[in-house]
Amino acid sequence: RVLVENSDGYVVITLNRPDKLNAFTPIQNNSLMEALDAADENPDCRAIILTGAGRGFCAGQDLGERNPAEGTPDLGQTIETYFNPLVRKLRAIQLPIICAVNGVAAGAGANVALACDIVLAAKSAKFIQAFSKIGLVPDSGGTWTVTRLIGEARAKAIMMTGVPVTAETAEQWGMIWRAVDDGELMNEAHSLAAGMAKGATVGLGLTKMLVQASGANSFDRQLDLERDTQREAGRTPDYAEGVTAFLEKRPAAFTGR
Ligand code: LHQ
Repeated sequence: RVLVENSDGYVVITLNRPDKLNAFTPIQNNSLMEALDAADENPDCRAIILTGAGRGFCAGQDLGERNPAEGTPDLGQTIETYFNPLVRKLRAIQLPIICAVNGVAAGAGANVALACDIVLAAKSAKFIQAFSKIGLVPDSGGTWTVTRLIGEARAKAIMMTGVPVTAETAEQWGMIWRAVDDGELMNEAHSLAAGMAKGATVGLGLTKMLVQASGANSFDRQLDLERDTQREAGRTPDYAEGVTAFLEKRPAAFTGR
């Protein structure tokens, strides 16, 4: 099961099967979904950190669970039941989700990490589109997310070769936000989350939705959506507080509403 720690205004969710590099089993999938729902429904939670216990972030689907030697498994069913709902939820939750990639992120583990909003990775971490090595295709949104992040040339190359991408290369390519020294990873993640948790939560959630919507929208449609969303943001108490604080030359005390 995943570990959940409540911090000041945010929640840290830790994948927790360290001896198997936190590979996903149905139990871990279900437990992660429950933890995300609980964070989303908790009015005191204004940001989420997702990380992994031990030396890996997540090695993807537990391959022991889907052994073709025990009969042809329906992988589509596994994806429909566990992985698609998970990455849909990561994008649907209107809170900043920070992924702190503490070690190797392979297969679905890489694409779950890259579905989060702000991805930090330890310099020793690697992202591996491992699927091609076992005859599969990238899933958990990777062909969509990763292609948008780094473009078709790099996406096809890393997906067809399975070559590990270091955290520093991932940062240079714009696949993640930042590669940080291993010892600094969790400090960085906590400081980002703490900042978000004191932010204008409604505005941050709406920003996430706008950026995500842009992929499917024309420029004109996106301008309309920004107008409507700004109208909504402009009605929040946090907007009133933000402007008042600016005019009074003091830090804003946002309440997340
Ligand atoms: C594992 C795993 C693992 C079980 C390490 N499972 N035990 C697929 C099917 C169905 C539907 C949904 O979606 C998917 C998507 C996928 O995610 S497919 C891709 C699955 N993942 C992979 O192919 C990666 C497999 N793992 C690796 O290539 C390596 O373990 C990496 C490169 C991640 C790490 O290598 P090392 O640092 O050398 O560690 P290791 O290989 O020694 O692993 C440590 C332990 O973790 C080891 O167990 P053991 O009992 O021998 O100590 C591994 O067997 C276990 N482990 N990944 N996916």
